[in-house]
Amino acid sequence: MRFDEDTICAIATPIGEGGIGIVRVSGPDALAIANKIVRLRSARPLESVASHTLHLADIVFSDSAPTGSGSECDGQIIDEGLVVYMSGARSFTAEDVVELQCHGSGVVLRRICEACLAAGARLAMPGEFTKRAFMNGRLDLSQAEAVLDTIRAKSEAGLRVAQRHLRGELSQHVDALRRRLLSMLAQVEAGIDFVEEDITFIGRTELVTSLQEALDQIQKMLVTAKVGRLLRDGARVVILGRPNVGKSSLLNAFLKEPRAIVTNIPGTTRDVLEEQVAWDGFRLTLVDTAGLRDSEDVVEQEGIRRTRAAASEADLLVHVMDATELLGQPAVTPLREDPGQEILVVNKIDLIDGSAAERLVETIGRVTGRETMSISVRTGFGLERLQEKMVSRLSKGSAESTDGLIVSNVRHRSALERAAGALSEALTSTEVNAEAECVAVDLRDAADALGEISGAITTDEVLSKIFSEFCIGK
Ligand SMILES: Nc1nc2c(ncn2[C@@H]2O[C@H](COP(=O)(O)OP(=O)(O)OP(=O)(O)O)[C@@H](O)[C@H]2O)c(=O)[nH]1
Ligand SMILES: [Mg+2]
Repeated sequence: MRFDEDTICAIATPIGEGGIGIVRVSGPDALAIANKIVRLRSARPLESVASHTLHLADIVFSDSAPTGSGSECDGQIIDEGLVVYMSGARSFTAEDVVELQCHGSGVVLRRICEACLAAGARLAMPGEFTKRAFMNGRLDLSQAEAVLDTIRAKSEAGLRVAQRHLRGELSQHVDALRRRLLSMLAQVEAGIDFVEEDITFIGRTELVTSLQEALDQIQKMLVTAKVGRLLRDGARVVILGRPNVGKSSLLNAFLKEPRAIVTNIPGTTRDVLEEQVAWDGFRLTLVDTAGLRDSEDVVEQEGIRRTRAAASEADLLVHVMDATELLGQPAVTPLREDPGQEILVVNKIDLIDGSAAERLVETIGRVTGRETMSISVRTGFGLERLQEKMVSRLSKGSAESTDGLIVSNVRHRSALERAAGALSEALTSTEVNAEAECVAVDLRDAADALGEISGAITTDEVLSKIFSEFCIGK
């Protein structure tokens, strides 16, 4: 059943000047509407052209919507362009679609859109084309989300994840798991129905094994969620340390431009500065901060407060220190509990003797249990190695998991977490010989949570939320 009977139109390309721009029309009247505003140069009526073929045409604004063959309509020519009709059998929305490709001018595109509206179309809502594709069964929900992830991909790695989801690999995996849960549920429920006759359809031990297997699979997917988020949204790397150690110099070196002010006065940086870089297909936001120290200065105090706030949101801390300061007292307090989230960096290594530097780095590493590296922003020593280390820290786990599926979407992660929660409940109930009904309820919850990922189980509220994030025209 069609979820909507009206025909929608929208500008599908970004606003602004461009080589070409596209207006999309989709719905049962797409052809009839386009017919009113398109005059093919071949003088053929649009209805007569083969699906998925391009045709040169004048696109006109017809004030008096003509009846009969639109190809003969009068009206003011808006632009010339290429028109393609895609029949519902093979279109993105699974409805009849006409795309009008013209010159990429905001004026032209708006005018064409107005012409479509005058001819009977309605302006599409954000994501409505993709929503129709979902409603008409062309895509499942996780694939529809992958369309958005593709449009928004910030890095090649993020794009690769989105593309795998778009091809439906995630849903296939999750659906297979859901079918297994449903079949377990059927057996548990059958056991409930026949309890009087003392027939068991599935043994407790067998059920425990199956539940445990399913739970393991979900947990494996959840492990990929962290790296999935980094691939999708990029990672935040916060550079911090005491004043004057060379934090801003390091940021500038990474950016290859003098973005932050560098002076030999401690307390130069007062504010949090951030810039983005793409390293090895990864998107990183590098954040420079105010040096940490006790200060009476109100402005500096606020800067330090912001530094701490930035640090708490970091995926990775680059904790910079000054080699000359450390020589006297190599006391270093790590800032993060998790050693994986902090790299200790001894800067200004050019100012101390080579063997002293080696000993210093070794001592700090041993005492703190944190990976410690020496660099000199001044000479460039160690910068490349630091950069490689940062990327490998952030992508840890992705090398092995890129071959498997990566969960990159918060909604998917939360559904998987709920499924895992319900499954562990089911597992506990089974192990303690609880009523089969209890097991059944949890199994049902787990299967439903998995069903939310592909949209087999969904609510209007969830759908509106997902599609409202799309742009108009997609
Ligand atoms: N010799 C030497 N000097 C450096 C190196 N890196 C930075 N400096 C100098 O150290 C001083 C402080 O550098 P900044 O980058 O401003 O230090 P910061 O950590 O951002 O300082 P605040 O913003 O005050 O917290 C400047 O004079 C830099 O030129 C280095 O590798 N070797
Ligand atoms: Mg600074």
